[in-house]
Parts: sequence; structure tokens; C-alpha cells
Amino acid sequence: TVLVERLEGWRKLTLHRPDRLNAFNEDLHAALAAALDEAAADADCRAVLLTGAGRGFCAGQDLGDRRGGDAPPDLGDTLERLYNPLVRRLRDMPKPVVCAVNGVAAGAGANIALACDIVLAAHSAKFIQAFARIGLVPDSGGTHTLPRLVGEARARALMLLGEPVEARQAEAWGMIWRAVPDEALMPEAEALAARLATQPTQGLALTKQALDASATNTLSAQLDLERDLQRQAGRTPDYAEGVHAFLEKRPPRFTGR
Ligand code: LHQ
Repeated sequence: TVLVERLEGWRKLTLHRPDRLNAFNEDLHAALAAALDEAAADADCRAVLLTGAGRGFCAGQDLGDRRGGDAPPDLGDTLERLYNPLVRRLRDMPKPVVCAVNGVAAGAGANIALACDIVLAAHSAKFIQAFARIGLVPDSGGTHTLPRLVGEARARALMLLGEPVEARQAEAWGMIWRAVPDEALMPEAEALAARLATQPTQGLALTKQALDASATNTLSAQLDLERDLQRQAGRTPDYAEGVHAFLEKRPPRFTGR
């Protein structure tokens, strides 16, 4: 239920349950976890593109997928086992993750998109914090990411009202990187992933670490972290190559090491 395409230096992962708008069941979670772990472990893969098949990106949890009969399911357990590890996999991926939101992103589907590093969305796509509509709490990190992206006032209203946000509005609010015409989405997202795959991958991975830590660090702690991460970046062959290329006035040839 996840299509994996191995391209030149990067991978495209497509959520594939189009008749359910790519809503998550256990199988989709397992397939995506395996695909992300493989992408993380493959040194030749230097960027990941995540998208959805059909007219939706992801409608969140499959609300028809109720196991265990009439007893209320333990949704905390579902988050602990499935959604929380997924968000951690995306954030901790030591290479950039681009998300191409091809259609509606609802509930956990919206927040999983927002957990990716660079989010593009088709003009026809919408983001819906659908949780309030069914009595749930926004999850998959949304209560952390959304207020930081769009500010407290917008995040609160979106999460309490469950109203859709269209792609262009999401771009204007800084929720995503760019909204693009529907037919331009895949070419632009693929070009971005391909470009990222030629960049100094270790430096980008360290940059992700710094940005994630900044959510909770003081400035002083963050300065210490930047020192430590820069020390690591300064030892990479790609840094040496970047400097040489600059001084020799030629394009760099980064290897991702
Ligand atoms: C679906 C779904 C869906 C099943 C569309 N499930 N079939 C975490 C932990 C544990 C438990 C609970 O939740 C979570 C986190 C969450 O994600 S909670 C939030 C779950 N998601 C939602 O509440 C969104 C539900 N879906 C919708 O509101 C609409 O489908 C949206 C607004 C996404 C799209 O609307 P339309 O474009 O009008 O499409 P549609 O509603 O006609 O959907 C197409 C088909 O997909 C339809 O099936 P059908 O057999 O009638 O063609 C839907 O039933 C099915 N589908 N979402 N989450």
C-alpha cells in the first residue's frame, strides 16, 4: 500500500489506498514505516518525496478500521504504536523529506504532511484539522507544529473549529512552503527532491537537528548546539568540497558524506 520508486539519489513514496483517500490502517502504517526505514538506511538515497495516490493526500486514521469489537479502542495505544513513531521517523530522517500534498490532508494526514521538511501543495488541496469534528484531540504532533507555523490564534481556531484551509491560504500563512497549480505539483516536487539529492546531505541532516531542538532550547543552549553541530559539519568531505568549489569558481560535487 506504499509505492516506492527509487530514483537518481532519492526515493518517491506514494501512499496508495486511493479509494479511502489514503486513510491509514495498520497495513499502510507498516508499509510506510518500512519504506521510511529503508530510505533512512540507504546512503545512496539523499532525499525523500512523500505524496498520495488519487485525489487525496491522506484522510488520517481509517475510521472504518475498528478492530476489537464493541469495546472502545485505546487510541493512546494507536498513537504510541503507529502515529508517534511515524512522526519521529519523518523528523529524525537524516535527509530532507519533501511532501507533495496532492489533495485533501485531513486529521493525522494534515499533521503528517506538516511534519515533513518542505511542504508543497496543489492549489486544489486542503488541510483540515478534522479531529474536533469527531471529538478527538489533534495528534501526530499537530499541537506542536501548527502553532509554531501559523501562530497561536490561527492554530487554536483551526483546531477548535475543524475548518479547512486551502493551499494558497496555507502558503500565505506560512503553514507550507508553496502552493502550486495542480499540474505543476509533481514536476516541482520531483525537481526539488532531485535537487536536494545533490546537496551536502550531512549538513542538511545536522540543520534539521538544530531546527528541531530550537523549539525548546534557550538561545544560549541553541548557540552551544550550533557549535557542536558545526564542529561535525566542518569535518565532512562535503564541506571541504563546498569550499574548494567556491574558491575554484566551479559548481560543487557533493557526495552526501
Ligand atoms: C474514509 C476516510 C477515513 C475511512 C474518507 N476513514 N474512510 C489517530 C488515532 C486513532 C484513532 C483516530 O484518529 C487518529 C487521528 C485521525 O486522523 S482522526 C481524523 C480522521 N479523519 C477524519 O476525520 C476525516 C474523515 N474524512 C472526511 O472528513 C472527508 O472524507 C474529507 C474531508 C477528508 C474528504 O471529503 P470528500 O472529498 O467529500 O470525500 P469523501 O468524504 O466522499 O471520501 C471519499 C471516500 O473515502 C468515502 O468512501 P465512499 O465509499 O463513500 O466512496 C469516504 O468514506 C472515504 N474516507 N476519509 N478517514
